Amino acid sequence: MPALRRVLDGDAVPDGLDERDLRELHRRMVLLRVFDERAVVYHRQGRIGTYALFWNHEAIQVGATYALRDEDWIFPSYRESAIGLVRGMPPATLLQWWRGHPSGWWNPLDWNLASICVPIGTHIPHAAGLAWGKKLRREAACAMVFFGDGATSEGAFHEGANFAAVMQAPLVLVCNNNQWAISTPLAAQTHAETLAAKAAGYGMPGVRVDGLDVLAVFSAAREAVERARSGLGPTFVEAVHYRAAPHATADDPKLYIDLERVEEERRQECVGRFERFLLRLGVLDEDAVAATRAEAEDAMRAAIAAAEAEPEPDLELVFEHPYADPPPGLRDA
Ligand SMILES: Cc1ncc(C[n+]2csc(CCOP(=O)(O)OP(=O)(O)O)c2C)c(N)n1
Ligand SMILES: [Mg+2]
Repeated sequence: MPALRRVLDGDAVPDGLDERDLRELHRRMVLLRVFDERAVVYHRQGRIGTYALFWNHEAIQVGATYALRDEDWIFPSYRESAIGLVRGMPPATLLQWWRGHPSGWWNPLDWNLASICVPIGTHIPHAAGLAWGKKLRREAACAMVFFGDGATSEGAFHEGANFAAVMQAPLVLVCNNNQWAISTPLAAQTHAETLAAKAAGYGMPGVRVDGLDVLAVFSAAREAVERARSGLGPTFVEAVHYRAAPHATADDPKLYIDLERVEEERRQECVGRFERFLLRLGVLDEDAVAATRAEAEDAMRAAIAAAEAEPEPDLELVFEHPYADPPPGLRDA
């Protein structure tokens, strides 16, 4: 099995990243981490419904998107629900999405960020189509789509990956291989040795990286984005880790997961791992780490206050968007 790409075990930083970039990567990871932690508490208080945790997926989300420019498109799954934070989207918007409040919907064109996709894999053909459109219009932008290991068993994944490769569309496929699809383990999902191996069948490169190593994810994503921009078509990036948090707040993984493996994974969780690297390099000190965390916590406190200050939505909205002409039975009800 090919080795996973790693950067954080050494002292070298990928070319082109300066100290400001490293601090910004760290700031974004902390922002996502604090959002996730606060969202779980918020859920426990009964203030949002079921919530899909992304604890320890921050290195994948921040590392991959750092390779993008603002004109590039991001297609998130529910696991990347708060990825808009990396583009400066207000955290209140994302909390409102989880509260089912209309102020949690955004116009994708405002952020080049597609809607959060809950059906598994259905956004992969959308991302492939958008990327192909960029190519047809001779625009330099590319698309990056996030999905899980389980999504690779869906027809939509196959169709999107194949279409992107045939059209040589500028698409980066980022597979968050956390080795579980709720309670279905990877071994029950595929007989392939790796998920990246599937890329060969579509005629695109497949790269495997350590999903807890933000700089390894970034360096693989940057190569993929450069290929996409140069007209060389899509790349499949498999970011490998082991899910260390429940699938969602409605899940009890103790019933099926390898708890020792979870403990091992938590010991090398990605935010602390990057912090230790930055402290070792002298890019951050303990005070700077604490200040970054405090800033993220303040932003979340303000976001919760802003979300809850929104007026109750108009119930008519439920009918406004699904139907051009509501069926008569519904209109009467
Ligand atoms: C089309 C479809 N089928 C089933 C589900 C129910 N479902 C929700 S999450 C999930 C597991 C997906 O696992 P994976 O793709 O590995 O992503 P992860 O949750 O691990 O990030 C399933 C089957 C769904 N949302 N959509
Ligand atoms: Mg998974």
